[in-house]
Amino acid sequence: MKNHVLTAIAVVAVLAVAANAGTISGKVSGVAGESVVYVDTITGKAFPAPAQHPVVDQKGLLFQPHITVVQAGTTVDFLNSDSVAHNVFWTSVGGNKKLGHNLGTWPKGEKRSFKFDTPGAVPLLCNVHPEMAGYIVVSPTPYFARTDKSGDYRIENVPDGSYSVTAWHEGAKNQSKAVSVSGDTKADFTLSK
Ligand SMILES: [Cu+2]
Repeated sequence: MKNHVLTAIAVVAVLAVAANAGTISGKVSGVAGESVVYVDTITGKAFPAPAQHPVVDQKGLLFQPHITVVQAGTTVDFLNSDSVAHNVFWTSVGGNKKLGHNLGTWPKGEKRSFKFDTPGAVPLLCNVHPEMAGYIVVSPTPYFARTDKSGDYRIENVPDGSYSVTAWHEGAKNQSKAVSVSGDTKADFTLSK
């Protein structure tokens, strides 16, 4: 008898979890290579910034990784692993030119950090090497994912609800769409330049 009650409670608990936590998955097409998909700002919801600092290295005259996705409020550590001096600057955040910034130029082995509070894409450049380019994509929520090279993505643990979801790709226009998440939910995007 007692076991039956416990089993019933366990089943209800499992169903409750399944009903509240969903995923958003789909494909970003129209562009080649990696894209980023994230859930936009949710009115009335604040998310504590992660304490961990992702690292963007400058190595082999490249920003590595080429694309880094962080939640708003995250501090990124910029390293230089090359034997030449590198610079890091950006001219805008999310297209807002008032948020351009220059972190300066520094030699091998040193690092500088910056806290990204404003959502949007940050195009990273180095004024020593004009061919260098990288991106920080700042997501307003912890619900974000990078696609694989074929454009497939999956955002886990998204609470059921209605959201605006945005897809970003280097050099393409952002696309946002309304997505109602209920369990496993699909959202596809087609981007263009
Ligand atoms: Cu450089």
